[in-house]
Amino acid sequence: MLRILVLISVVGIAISSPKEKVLQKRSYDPSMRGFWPMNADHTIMDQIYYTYGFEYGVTVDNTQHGNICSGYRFYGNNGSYIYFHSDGQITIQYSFTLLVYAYPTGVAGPIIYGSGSADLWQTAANQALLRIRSQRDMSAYYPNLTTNGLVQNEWNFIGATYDYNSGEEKLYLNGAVVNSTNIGSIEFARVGNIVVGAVTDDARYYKGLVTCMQLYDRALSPDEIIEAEKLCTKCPAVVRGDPHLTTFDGRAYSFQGTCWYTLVKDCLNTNPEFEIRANFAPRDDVDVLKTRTVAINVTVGEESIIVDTHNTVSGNSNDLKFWERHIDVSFNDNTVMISFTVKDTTFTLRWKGRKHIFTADVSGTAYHGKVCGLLGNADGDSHNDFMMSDGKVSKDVNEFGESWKVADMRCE
Ligand SMILES: [Ca+2]
Repeated sequence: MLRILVLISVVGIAISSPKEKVLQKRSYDPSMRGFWPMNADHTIMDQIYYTYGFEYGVTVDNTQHGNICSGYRFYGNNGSYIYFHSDGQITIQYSFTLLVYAYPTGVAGPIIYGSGSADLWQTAANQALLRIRSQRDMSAYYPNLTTNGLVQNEWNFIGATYDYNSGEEKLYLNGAVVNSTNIGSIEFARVGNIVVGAVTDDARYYKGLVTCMQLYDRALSPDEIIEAEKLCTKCPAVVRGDPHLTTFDGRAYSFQGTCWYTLVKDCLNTNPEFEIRANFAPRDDVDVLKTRTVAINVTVGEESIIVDTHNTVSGNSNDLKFWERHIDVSFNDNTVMISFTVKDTTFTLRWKGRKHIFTADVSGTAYHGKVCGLLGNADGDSHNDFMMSDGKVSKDVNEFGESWKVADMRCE
């Protein structure tokens, strides 16, 4: 059974997009021993060692709650869990930090069970518990740390740190220390394998969502934990039904313009190196003016493509030699994936033509706050996202939207 699962996951990577994995590779804190985003984009692959967990009776939940875009749903029974096997890479002997987002809908169960060292549990509707054990000395019991600040049906960012040198053990909730104690210097044999959701020797099974699990081999400081909290909270910009658009910085608004508009443009250079445009057309199935996206145009340098509602790609890419091309296009199910890289920044676009849904992700620093258009400037602040094409920030959504109309493009 195990062997079949391994094969399936390997095939899964190959189909979905091997290139994307490479593009999204980035460096993390060197003390990070495991980072499992556990979301729709990265599924249950560790971003440090690129190994997969084994999932049983769980599903990806794509509903955005707050600033978390997706997570894994556990159903509160003994067949609903994820097992992360360690070949030693997630072994912790001394200090550690364990972080996770939990969205409990039930009342109790293991959120993270690290065999032989540290566990994070939900022990009551509003209670989270940290338990530390040492495999080196199974007879030693250490006091559990609890908090009653857990909130059901909301994301809670739970953290546990242990510092071997100071002996300090701390429980964090949403970036703040909520409980701590000193247990002296103890040595773990290993954190070893990790199980999320259900363990064999306990009848309590976690019910709810989990995402963004992180393991470090040192005790992070409170400031570092607040930074780590942001690792999984960036949602892609979206253009879809209602609300019509959500910017890179998370500002959602409705705008019913028709014809071609600039979604994202290089505003670092006077002659933009890239531009992404959308063609909005009125829906004919409703009486009021409601528009939807019927085509996407991506231009990078001299290269330009248009993708329509049938996911058909046209443009001048084929006229170019492959080494002259900047735009990479691939297909996965009903989605066209388009990516291009300028300086250190990679744009990853997904277009579902039939569903009129477009998403855009940006990674890199060169264009931080240096893009412009209907999807904002991507500087992390949603308040300045209504910057018009003349550089002024508008309070009026229509004034802002119309400023990004493309003057010289014809539409149907
Ligand atoms: Ca902004």
